[in-house]
Amino acid sequence: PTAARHENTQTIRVNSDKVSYSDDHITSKYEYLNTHVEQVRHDDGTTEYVATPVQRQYKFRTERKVPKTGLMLVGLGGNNGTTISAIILANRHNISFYNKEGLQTPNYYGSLVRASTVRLGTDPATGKDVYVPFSNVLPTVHPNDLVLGGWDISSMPLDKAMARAKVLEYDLQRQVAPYMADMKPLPSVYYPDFIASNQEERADNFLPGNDKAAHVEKIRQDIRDFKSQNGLDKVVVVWTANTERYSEIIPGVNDTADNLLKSVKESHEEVSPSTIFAVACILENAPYINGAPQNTFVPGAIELAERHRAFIGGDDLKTGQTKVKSVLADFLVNAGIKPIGISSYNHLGNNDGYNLSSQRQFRSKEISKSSVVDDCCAANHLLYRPAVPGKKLADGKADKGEHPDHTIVIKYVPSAQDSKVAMDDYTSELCMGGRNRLYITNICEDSILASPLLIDLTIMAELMTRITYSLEGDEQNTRGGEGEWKSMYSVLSLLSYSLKAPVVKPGTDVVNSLNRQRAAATNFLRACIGLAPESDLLLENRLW
Ligand code: NAI
Ligand code: DG6
Repeated sequence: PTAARHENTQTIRVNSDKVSYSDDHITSKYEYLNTHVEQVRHDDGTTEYVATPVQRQYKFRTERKVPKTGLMLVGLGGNNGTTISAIILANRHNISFYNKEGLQTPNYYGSLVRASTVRLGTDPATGKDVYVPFSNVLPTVHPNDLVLGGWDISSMPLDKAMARAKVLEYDLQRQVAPYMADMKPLPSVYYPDFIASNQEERADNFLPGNDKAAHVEKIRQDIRDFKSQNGLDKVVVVWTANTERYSEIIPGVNDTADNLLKSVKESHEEVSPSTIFAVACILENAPYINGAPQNTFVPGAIELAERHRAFIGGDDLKTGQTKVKSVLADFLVNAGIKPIGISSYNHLGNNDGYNLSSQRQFRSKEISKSSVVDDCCAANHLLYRPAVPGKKLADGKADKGEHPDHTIVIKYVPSAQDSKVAMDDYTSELCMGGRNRLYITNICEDSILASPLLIDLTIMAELMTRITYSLEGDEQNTRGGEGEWKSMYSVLSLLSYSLKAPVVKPGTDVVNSLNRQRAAATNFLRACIGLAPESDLLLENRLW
């Protein structure tokens, strides 16, 4: 492609003996500081928290060569799939178009990686902060260079599927359509029980039979073919297909890697299409991200990823309402204001809404949209009574501690099309019995808001495959035969910023706060170039 692009010419070189640059790698030495806390309960009923600073010496090594990367979308023919394809093609071919506001030039607004900046430091001459593009802190794939492909149970070529989606401006569709006419989704895995029965209307492009092992093999072959046909170094796969119902977690079926593989072999009914893709991607070592809410990553899938040192991430794209919630609830609770009721209402008229009008698929979305305030409420025991371990409530359910009422409503209203309407009521308790009510309304093209996240997840997942680390004094350093350098842990929780219900390393806590998620990502990038985390201490400005 000869397209002009918003080329960014700012590069970063770190001037420190903690960082070295070779042709192949950026290697940093990083002192990780943390605090371990022990709770000592005294006989007089008081608790003492004993905080001990701890430090670890890491080295991080990042491959500098940006690989030729393919993005394969499951659900390529849907609203997100066609919208992101058109956005990338418009940027690549520098297609401008008219809407009622006038001439629009292509951009990647809404992408954390391509349209946001990171504070690098302070210019000592002026005392001013210096910001650099997020995408330039480490070498990252440019989305214009992503080779696009994927699967859909609907065979419609992408130009027509884009028109079906009714998301983008006509003048843009008109110009980008010729580039999309030849893009046809590969036949996918379709087990009707997992998505709404109303989706049957569009299902004309799926693998025959019910041999799940054969389906895994076919998806693996598709990934290999796509790689070789396009001369790719890497392929990232993202599920942006319909929301599935939850899979039941059944001992002996999907609870361990071996049981999951056995269940695939036996074509067990509880193995969902999204988990078939997970297994195929793990075995092909292609990073796989779940952009929908269902529990694709059953325990057996996580164990399989760990076993193969493959990369996975999920669940569900965090776009509008939930992104705001992961800021607003965090703000209220951290301000000492007590949310007691959060009611989130949505109506939308796109195919996602049509699928979610079915109860079991709605339930998956309800779970992912609801979990986002749990950790911030649990973190403030001054506002919310903590759970008492082992205590049962009157209804026989385990005590989960005090938390706000949290209600999610989603209604399918066809005339709304892709312009989802989201309305939220946050009712909080102030001191002395006061009440604080906040109302938030968000209306926008849901798929234009969501699509840039597919790019962010792809770019970040690919980057994580090029970063390895070593820990000083780690006796298990050679575990897995990797020698000094180990790959990142399989579940990429650093992608959480873009995900509603982040999957994390089993046994570790989920962080939902958007600010903390962003800080984790940017501070990790800084660590890879040997810079201290952003602390906002700004002592220069506060001390004599
Ligand atoms: P959509 O319904 O327009 O697209 C989904 C596509 O997946 C359809 O073309 C459908 O034919 C296809 N599909 C269904 N089952 C499949 C399978 N087994 N294999 C391959 N293709 C399959 O939905 P949209 O709006 O693109 O959203 C996609 C997913 O992303 C949904 O699960 C949605 O809940 C989730 N999501 C969407 C957001 C948005 O704002 N658009 C935000 C957050 C999550
Ligand atoms: C109804 O809420 C449809 C959903 O697919 C959402 O549009 C999507 O999950 C985005 O939700 P949120 O809360 O991140 O804006």
